[in-house]
Amino acid sequence: MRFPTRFLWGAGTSSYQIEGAAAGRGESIWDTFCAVDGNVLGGDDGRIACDHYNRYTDDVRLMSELGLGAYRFSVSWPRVMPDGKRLAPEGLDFYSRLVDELLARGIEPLPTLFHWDLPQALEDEGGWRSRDTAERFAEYAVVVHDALGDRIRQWTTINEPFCSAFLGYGSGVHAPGVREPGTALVAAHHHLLAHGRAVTALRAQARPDQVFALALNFAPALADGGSPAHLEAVRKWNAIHNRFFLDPVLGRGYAEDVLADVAHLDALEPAIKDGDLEVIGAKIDWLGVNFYAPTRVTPIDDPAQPSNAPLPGLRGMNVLPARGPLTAFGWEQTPSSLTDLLQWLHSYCDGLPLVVAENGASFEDKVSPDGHVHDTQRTAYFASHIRAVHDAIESGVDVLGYVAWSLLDNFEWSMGYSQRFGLIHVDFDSLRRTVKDSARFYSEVISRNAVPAG
Ligand code: IFM
Repeated sequence: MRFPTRFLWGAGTSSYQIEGAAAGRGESIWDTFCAVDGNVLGGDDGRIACDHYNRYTDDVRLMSELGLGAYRFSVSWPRVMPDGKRLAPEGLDFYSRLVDELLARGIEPLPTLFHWDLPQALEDEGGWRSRDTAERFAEYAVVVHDALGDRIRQWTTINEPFCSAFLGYGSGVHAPGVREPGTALVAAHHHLLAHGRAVTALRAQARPDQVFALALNFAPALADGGSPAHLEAVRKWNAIHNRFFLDPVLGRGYAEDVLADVAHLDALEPAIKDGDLEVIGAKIDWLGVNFYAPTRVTPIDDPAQPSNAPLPGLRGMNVLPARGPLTAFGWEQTPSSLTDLLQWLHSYCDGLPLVVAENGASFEDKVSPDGHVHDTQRTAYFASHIRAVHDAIESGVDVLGYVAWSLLDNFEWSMGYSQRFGLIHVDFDSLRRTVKDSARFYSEVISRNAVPAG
C-alpha cells in the first residue's frame, strides 16, 4: 500500500512532556498543577521528564536513524518568555539549536507554538479566561517566528485547544484545574482568538512559501442504535467535541446547534466580541488531525440531564464503555473510524489538506532480557491506522503526512509516567533510550513509503 511521493512521515512530542530542565525556564501552569497532591498519578511532574533539553542531539540522532522526514515538537512559552511577556534569549536559543540539528540531519522541523504549558504568570492574570492572553500569544508567536522563520516553513499555532480549555477550565483534570463549564467555553473562545491573531500576525511577516495550521483532536461518535434519539446523541457529541473548534476556524463561526447546546451556560455568546469570528477564520493551509479512538454514545431519557462525560454543556446523552481490545489507557482500537474521519473532514472542510498530526497508542512496554522492546500491539496499532490513512487517500482525501505519537515515552499529563506512547522506550530512572520494535516497523514503512497490506 504505497503512499504519495513526498508524503511526510514524522513523530511528535511536546515541550512539557519531554524537555525537563525546569530550572532554565519560567514556571508553567503544569508545574503548579503537578505540585498539588492527587492531581497527577503518582505525584509525577515534568521537571526532569526525558531530559530532552540536555539530550536533544542524541534524540535527533535516533530520529535520523529511524529515517524520520519530520519532527513535530512544541515550543515552551515559559522557556522563551518566563513571565509570558519578556524574552529570555537563552530559552529561544534552545529551539534554534534544535532546529539546526534537525536540518543538519535532513529532518523537517514542525513546531507547535502552544501545547498547554501556559506561563504561570499569565495564569495569575486570568490565563485563558482573559482576552489579553490571546494578544500575548500573538506577540510570543511573532518572537519565535522572528528567530526561527528563516529555517522553518510549516507552523502550527495551538495543539488540541479542546484539552487546554475544556479539560483545563471545565472538568479540571488538566492544569490549571478549574471546574467551571462556562469558563471553559470562554477559555476555548480565547484559544481560538489566539490562534487567529497569531496566524494573521505571522502571515503578515512570513515568506510566501510558509504555511500555517492548527491541530484539533477528534473522537468521532459511534452510536449503539439508529433511532432518532441515537442520531441526536451523535449530533450532540460531535457538536461539542468535533465541531466546536472546527467551524470557527473554517470561517463559519460557531454552528447554531453548538450555540444552542451551550446556551444554558450563558457564557460563550457574551465572550464573542465584534470582529472575533473574522480573526478566528483566518485562512489556514492545512488542518492537523489528532486521532486515537472513537467514542461510543447513547441517548438518555431526560434531555436536560447532564452527561456522564463532563464536557461543557453536554446533556441528554452518555458515553458508553469502549469496546476491546483496548490500549493501556482503555482506549479502543478502531482504525476504520480514522478513515471515516478523514473522509468526513475532506468533505466538511472543502478539500482542505489534512495532516494526521497525532496517532498512537499506550501499552505496558518492558525492556526484555534480550535488550529489545517487543511491542507487537503498538506495531499492530500503527499498521492498521496507517492502512486506514492509506484507504482515505485512495478514496481521494488530501492527506499530506502522518505524525506518530510519540517519539519518546513521556509525561502523560494527569496520568504521569504510567502511559507509554513512545516509539522509543525511556527508562525514567536512568533516562536510557531503547528503540522499540514498533519504531523499526515504522522505519520500514518510511523507507518503503508503503505499509504492508493487512
Ligand atoms: O500525550 C497526549 C498529547 O500531549 C496530546 N494528544 C494526546 C496524547 C495522548 O494522550
